[in-house]
Amino acid sequence: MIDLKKEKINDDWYEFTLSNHFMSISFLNFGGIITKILVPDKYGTKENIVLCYQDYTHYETNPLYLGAIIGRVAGRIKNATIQIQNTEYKLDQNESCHHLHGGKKGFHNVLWDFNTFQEEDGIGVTFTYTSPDGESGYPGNVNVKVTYRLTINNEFLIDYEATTDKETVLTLTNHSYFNLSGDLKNTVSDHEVTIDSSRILKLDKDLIPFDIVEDVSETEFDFRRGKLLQEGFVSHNEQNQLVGCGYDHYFLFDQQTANQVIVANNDSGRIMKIKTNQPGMVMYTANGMQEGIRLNEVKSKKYLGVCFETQAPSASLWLNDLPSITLLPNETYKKQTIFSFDMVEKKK
Ligand code: G6D
Repeated sequence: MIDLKKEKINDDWYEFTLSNHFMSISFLNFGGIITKILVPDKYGTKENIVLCYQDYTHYETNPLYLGAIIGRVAGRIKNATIQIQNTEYKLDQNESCHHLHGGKKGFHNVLWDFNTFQEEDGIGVTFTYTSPDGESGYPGNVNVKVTYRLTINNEFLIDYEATTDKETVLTLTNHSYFNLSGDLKNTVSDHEVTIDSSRILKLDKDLIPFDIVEDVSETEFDFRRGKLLQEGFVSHNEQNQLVGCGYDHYFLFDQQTANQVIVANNDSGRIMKIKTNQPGMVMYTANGMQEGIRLNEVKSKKYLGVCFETQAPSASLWLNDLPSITLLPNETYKKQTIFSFDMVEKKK
């Protein structure tokens, strides 16, 4: 069984829900915002595992970037300035003097055109958007396509494609906050995360990467053998404390393994695996989450979710030896991230 439903939310917004026998995913054409992912726990109880607002009008501003497609460039750009072929471009300064997540006209708050589709073993929606030359200060007319697909094998695939008519910069991601406890009954402190990464980017006081940590061994950033997120919440490591006692760092993946990231929550029995052809990701543990915003199940608070923002690093604009985010007119940006869901143990 696989199914797609479309519900009108307001004059311009629709909410799509993709379902199979095991799980369902709901999202909007506005910002490509994922509003719910319902997955059963080890007893078979289906619960929501992503943060979403109870009042959808909050998505119009969405200071937390909940669930949204992020672009043109995910992450921070130092001093909101890029240099392309000896031309300097000033971008939106939407976080003090820096640029965050594509700026005020970022992809998280634009209306995407959509087409639904059904395949033999999957169903989904393709979103398209044309970002005009100069939007948020970026050069080039950029055509973007983002496809959300649910398969009969409980995989949620996000495919990103983009082309440009002028050299520009681009790195896209999705900014969902995951919480495998189900209906936000706990924080993510007890989530065990495994990341195939031995290198991270070190941040300054403005959360701008300024150096590469070449070996995270014996630190709170070594997730290669699995680690509870709690460890970073109580750590005395200067990098954990700098970001508000947690994680908000770019992890460079060591290789294209089967799954670069595995997240397990023993209480619920839920497991989420992430496989991507991106070179790394930002893991953000909602250290700076505003308290008291009405979400679907509870009010927002610190550590209520964790983001796995797969992307190439914007820091490649000012640091050497990092994967580039440049997009040339004769290239197609083609990236994929697969979130798959399973159980720690199947109840008889
Ligand atoms: C904070 O530093 C974090 C970002 O990584 C995150 O994307 C944002 O909150 C929502 O600024």
